Parts: sequence; structure tokens; C-alpha cells
Amino acid sequence: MDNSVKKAYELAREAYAKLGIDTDKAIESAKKIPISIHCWQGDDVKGFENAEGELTGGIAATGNYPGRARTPNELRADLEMAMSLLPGTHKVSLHAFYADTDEKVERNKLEPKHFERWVEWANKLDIGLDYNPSFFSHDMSASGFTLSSADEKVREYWIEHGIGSRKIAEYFGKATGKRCVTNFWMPDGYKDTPADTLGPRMRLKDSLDKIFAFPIKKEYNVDAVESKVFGMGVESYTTGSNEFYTAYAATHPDVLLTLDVGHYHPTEVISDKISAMLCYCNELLLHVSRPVRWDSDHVVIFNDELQAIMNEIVACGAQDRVNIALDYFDASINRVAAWVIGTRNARKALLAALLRPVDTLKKYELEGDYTSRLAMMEELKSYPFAAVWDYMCELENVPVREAWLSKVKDYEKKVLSERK
Ligand code: RNT
Ligand code: ZN
Repeated sequence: MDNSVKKAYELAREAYAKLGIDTDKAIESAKKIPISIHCWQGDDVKGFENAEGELTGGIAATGNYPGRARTPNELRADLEMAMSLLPGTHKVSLHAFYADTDEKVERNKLEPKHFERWVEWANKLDIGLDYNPSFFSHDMSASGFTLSSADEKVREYWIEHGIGSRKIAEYFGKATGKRCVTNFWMPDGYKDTPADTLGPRMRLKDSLDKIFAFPIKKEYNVDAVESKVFGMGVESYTTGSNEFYTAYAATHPDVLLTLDVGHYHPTEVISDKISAMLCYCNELLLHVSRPVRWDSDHVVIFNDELQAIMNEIVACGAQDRVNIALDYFDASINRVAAWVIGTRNARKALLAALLRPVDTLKKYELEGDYTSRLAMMEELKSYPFAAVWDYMCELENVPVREAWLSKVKDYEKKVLSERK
């Protein structure tokens, strides 16, 4: 072990011990909490159904950095590269259109067998898999509607896809021994002012009820629903709005609510929604992302909102109730680096949250000593959490600080730049 990392850690341990914080324990907890890495950062959300596949649904990956993964093997290799530079426990989140098949399979005909190679790979790495039915980039979603479509055939098709997805997710949970979380996000909505806002929402509710009525063992898979305020070309109306899914999750105890950082009004934050929803939902799923002026899905940086999210999870004692997943896609920089930067930031913020003397802060609050609460919260921001983070990276045998970057650059030279 690097001696300076160790020395800095020992000083940090002492400083935190004075606050009653055990840094070794914080590291242990920070290592164990799974962070779900979204596979779609690796290929600009294209999937493997066809090479020309156009991304629709009101989302966009901008940029043309070379080296995008074009096959399941390339994507897995890139993910492995990224994970070799990350401390802690991970899962990998797949979308349906990343099925690893030799022939083309319709989305409503996808089965567990089309994901066998992913499961084999996950078991080799001892990681869990999460799942997402893909309701976009498809002819059957060309109208802009899927589960809330007025066309019964369209709804039927996507209901079949939803049910099939839950079977695949159950298989993931069973075959990896790690429960899968399946996220339902549908792009449904109108570009311009609708005449009927209720009809699509009633149809969405009915379609979801049909999908979730299919019995799946909770120990293998749980489902979540993700709201959104608007998408590109879907500016005036989103069927699956915040209120729609908040109410849906609150009235369906088995369904989790997904909070995506980029899916609310520009000054609205998800950190303050976590405790509110924990009063009504057993569990939540987070899509940790970074909106810049809109739901732009920039790489997650170490900013105030990321820290506030992690602080809330820990202050609520909800580490087992809040599933942390990432959701961003930047095609303008090295994609492996994008994974590494965002995932390291998320875990670093989680560790910093675990190093806060939450009980002391709550005590000040109950005593009405808001002076001490504010003073401590501010002092804590410059406590030496980075020394604990560096030490955690050493313990986990991954590069300390920016040492990971040269490894990604090497990989770019040897592997990514060969993809023409
Ligand atoms: C879209 C949602 C959704 C997607 C992924 C690809 O706005 O955030 O979660 O980003 O499923
Ligand atoms: Zn999302």
C-alpha cells in the first residue's frame, strides 16, 4: 500500500473518530451497497437489434467520440474495463434491446434464453443484473405511444413485451442469486396540446395493471415505474407524469417509484423527494443522472445534488430501501471514462454521506440548536473524506485518484481506436 495514502487515512480516521464516526465501518458499508451501472452509456443507447437503429422516445446521446461498442462482446469488455477501475459492489443494468441473440427476435418474443450469455458473464464476475423493457426506438412506438396508445394492437404488443420482460428479470434474479430491479419507462406523450389527457392515462394504468398482474417471485425481481416531465418532441404532455406514477406506486405496494434526477422542473431536486416517498413506498429506485438545462443526461459529477441524494439515503437509514442506479449517456468523450467518472463520483458521495455524524446533527435539530446544526454541516464539507476514499480504493485494489485515467487511455489506444 502507498504509504502516503495510509498516513493520510490514519489522520482522517482520528479526525472522524472524534465525531464518533468509525471510518473502517463506513468503508465496509460503502463497499457493499450495489450501484447499478447502465450498459447504455457504452453504445449511445443504440442496442444490438440493428446497426442503423435510430434512438427515439425523446431522448438523445450527442457527440461522436470514436470507439462505441457495437456488439455484446465489445460492450461486456468495455464494462469489465470500467469495473476494474471502480471500488465496491456493482450490478449491470440491461435494456431489452441488448439481447445477445444470433437471430433477430421481436421484442414481444424475447425470452430468458436470449440473455443467457449476459447471465453467464454476470456470474463469472459475481455481479447482479437489472433490467429495462425497451419501449422506444421501434416501429411499434413510432406514433409516440406504447402502453397508453389508443390502438389496442399497439398496447397489446407492449403489454406482451412488459410481461416477457418480467420473466427475463425473474430469470436474472434466479440465475445470478441477486434480485433484479426492472424499470419501466415509457416515452408516451404529445408534442402539442392534447384534447384528451385522461384517456391515455387510464389506458396506461390498465396496461400496467395487466403487466404487473403476471405473478413473479419478489425474491427474484421487483418492478419500478419512472415518470418524466417532458422529452424532445414530447413537450406538451407526458402520459407517465410525476403525479401519475407517484400515485401508482403509492397504491401498488409491490411497485417501486423511480426518481430520475433529470425528470423534473429545472429547479426541482430529487433529494427532497426520497423521504417523502419512503413514507408511502417500501422501496425506491434512483436514476442518478445530471441534467444541464434539460434532461440532457450528462455524466454524473460530484456536485451538491449528488451529495444531497446520498446524504438523504443515509440520514433516512434507507440503504436497503433505495436502489441506486445510474442513467446518463455522453457520446462526446471516451465512454469507458464516462462510466468510471460517474460511478466513482456516486460511490465517493455515498462514502462521504456515511462519514456524517447523522445522530449528532439530528440531536442538534431536536434541541432547536440550529446554529450548531449549520456550523457542523458546513465544517463537515471540508473534513478529509477524500483520504478515506483514497484508502478505500487502495483496499479494493483499484487506482487511487486520477491513476485510472492512464489505464483508460491505454485501453482506448489498444482496443477502442481499432473500432472503425
Ligand atoms: C428517459 C429515462 C430512461 C432512459 C433509459 C435509457 O428519459 O430516463 O430511464 O434514460 O431507460
Ligand atoms: Zn432514467
